[in-house]
Amino acid sequence: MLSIDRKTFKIAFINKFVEIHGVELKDGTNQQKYEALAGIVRDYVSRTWLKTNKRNNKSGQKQVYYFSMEFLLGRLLGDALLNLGLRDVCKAALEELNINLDELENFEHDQGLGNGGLGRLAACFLDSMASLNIPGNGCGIRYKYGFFEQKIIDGKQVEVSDEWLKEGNAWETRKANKSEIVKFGGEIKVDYINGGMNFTHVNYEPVLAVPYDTPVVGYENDVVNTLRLWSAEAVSNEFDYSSFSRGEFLQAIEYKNSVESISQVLYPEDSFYKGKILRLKQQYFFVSAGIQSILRHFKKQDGDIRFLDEKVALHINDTHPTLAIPELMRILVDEEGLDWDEAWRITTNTVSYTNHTILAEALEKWPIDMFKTLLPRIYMVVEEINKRFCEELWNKFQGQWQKISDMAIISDGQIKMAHLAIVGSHSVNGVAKLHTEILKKKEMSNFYYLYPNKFNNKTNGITHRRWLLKSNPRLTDLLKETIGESFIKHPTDLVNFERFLEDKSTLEKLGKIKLANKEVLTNTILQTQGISVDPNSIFDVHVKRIHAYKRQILNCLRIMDLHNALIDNPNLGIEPRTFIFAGKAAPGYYLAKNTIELINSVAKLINNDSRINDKIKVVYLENYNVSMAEEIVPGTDLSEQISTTTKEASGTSNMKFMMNGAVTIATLDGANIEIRDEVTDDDIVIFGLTADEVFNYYKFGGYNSIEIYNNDSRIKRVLNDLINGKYHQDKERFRSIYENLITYNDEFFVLKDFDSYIRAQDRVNTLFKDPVKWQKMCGQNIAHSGIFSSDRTIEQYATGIWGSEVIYKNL
Ligand code: 26Q
Repeated sequence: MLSIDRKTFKIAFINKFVEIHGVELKDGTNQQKYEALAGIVRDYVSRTWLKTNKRNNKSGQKQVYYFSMEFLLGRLLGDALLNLGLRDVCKAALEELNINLDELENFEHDQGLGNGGLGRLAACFLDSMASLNIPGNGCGIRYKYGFFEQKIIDGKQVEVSDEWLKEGNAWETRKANKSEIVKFGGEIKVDYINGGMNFTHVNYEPVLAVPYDTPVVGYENDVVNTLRLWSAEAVSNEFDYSSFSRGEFLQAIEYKNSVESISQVLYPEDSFYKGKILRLKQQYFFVSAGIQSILRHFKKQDGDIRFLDEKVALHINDTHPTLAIPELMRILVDEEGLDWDEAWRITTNTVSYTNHTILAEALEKWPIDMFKTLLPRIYMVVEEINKRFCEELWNKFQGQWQKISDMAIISDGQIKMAHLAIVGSHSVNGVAKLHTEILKKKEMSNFYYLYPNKFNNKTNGITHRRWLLKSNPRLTDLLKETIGESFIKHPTDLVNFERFLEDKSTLEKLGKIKLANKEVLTNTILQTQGISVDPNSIFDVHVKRIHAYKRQILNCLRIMDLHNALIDNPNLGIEPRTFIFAGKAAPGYYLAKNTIELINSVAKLINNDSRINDKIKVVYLENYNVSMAEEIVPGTDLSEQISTTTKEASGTSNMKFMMNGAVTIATLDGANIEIRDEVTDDDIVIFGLTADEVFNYYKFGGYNSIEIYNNDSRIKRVLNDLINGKYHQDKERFRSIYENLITYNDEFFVLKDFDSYIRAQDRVNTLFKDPVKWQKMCGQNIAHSGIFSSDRTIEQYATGIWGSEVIYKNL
């Protein structure tokens, strides 16, 4: 922890301002003030960063490298100030200069290099690794454009590119001297030397991978870890003209453009695999650069490559970085001269893999031709891995051709990345208990049978530092007042809050805090959407990526139904509610975009319907991102976690809401089950099909959505309203949603769960009417949320998978 007093901070800030802007503070813009502030915080961080690196090099502790295509960091200033223990000093120093810290923080652009849950998980993990003093590094891509910005125009999503680097990035350092070359295309020349084979890659296209390092500050522990993101650049002109291009100017420009496109943009699909060559290039690009640089560093520290697995753990976040396996093999065999078996032992002991989805459409499979042309040597390595694996299968399952072909890494003209990831790593984990069970018993049962010891569960978590301490200071203060500060380092100590829930005054305070947070959100809604909502109404919140399996449609249909009920009976005994939605749809996902439009049409109709006396309002917040989540989560009463059971691997926003004292309405899916186990059925509202019921329908059929439509007048009415012009003058506008539910038999059981959902919402209504009871529920959720800190998750990864030492003590 840094001890810097207010005066020193103030002087440092003023000096920094003049130093970087060359004007006086009083003449500066807020943007400039933000930059100066970030600048001094960076300076403070740098010293500790250097110390951490030195310490790591000396101690020889095992290093973890977390490979991920996505890191959804959000803003870093507030996080750094909190973790350095400088927030109060900084706030006070700036106040003396008439500067409001909270306002300045808004000038930082969100670092949005991720789609959703998987990318945010990676960011929470970095924070926990640093805070637990685990030498853990992130490795990814420095996309020039992050996840697109969403505008809602005429109720529809419009995508705008995310120019997050436009004003510069105070946190990164370009390390040109640590660049690596990544080779694409070309051919492999094989020479036979002394009875062995020698592989030379010729005529390849070289790409320069330049690392940009971002510090990851641990919580008050003098640790700063590193997130290394790679940017693709053309190799220098000399190289270009002499050994690669034919010296033609236009070709050189073409080469430059094609190279730079590699780290140009993050793919905005989060659950749909398309075999795009650029995506494959991105994957190999950062994996190859990352592994080369790890090995270079390892050898520089006098590491013996034969013991790599004792000193290095490589973790792959979903299958996206699976090429780490053949890339490490290639280097160990071709460049380090190890024999195959030894290289394989080292590789499998080093690599571990997390699966995040069972959606079949998200599984990565690359066409052989594309793969082979782009990565000829890597393809040979994968072929060899496949050949040996199939031999193993043959010995075990003789004659069972179907099984062998189902499990092979290469089959049907494709390379199956999940199979490669399982075969090439020592650990395969799911992200919640149910998800892991589904992997073992269903999706990957063949592999589980073969390698039972590889499979394990690591239920996700969230960093309570960002998602409680930073985003909800009011609640944090109440917790400190009541249970003391131990929960900050030991989040399961939150359970001590339970004792205070019998105390009326604590419950009242809890209510007031929630109201204050809802007022902030109310203000944002007014400012950004021009909609005025009542902070005393139930804030019923459904924010996440828009996807059929997440069932925003189910929520929307019941709002339409509630509106009908209110029109039929204006005296209906419901608590006023504000329905809040936010989230982005993949640009090519028609149904999801249509869903956004429907919600906005429903909002328009309801918000302007004077007959219902403002009892319900519907809001769609534009451009959902990490910073917006930090504002929404603390101001939520009811958290909607209503995915089709079995489809949401874990979910992590469910944990954020819980920790901030929202009540959850949920299906028994993903980590919702574990939340229920913590709070018991008393303090969560559960509805819908169970996993077994869903699997039964899949196996035996028997679900008929039309039947439900015909037998439930409420459903009939809302579905008919989709296509009779009630919500849009163009009657056909929401046809696809209707067809999905009726003609295509409602793949996600929306109609099946409708009645049970409505009844669950009625229970919520009754519970909310009794403020004491409601506040107690909220308090119970807070008290039992500690287990969902990513510190717990990371400790389990560290001890159960990576074999890293966990040293808690403050250094
Ligand atoms: C794959 C191939 C081509 C292009 C894109 C992709 C791609 C990109 C991102 C596939 C999947 C993702 C992201 C998936 C994701 O975020 N999954 C979520 O992971 C969370 C963290 O474990 C879970 O909590 C969620 O349940 C899960 O949906």
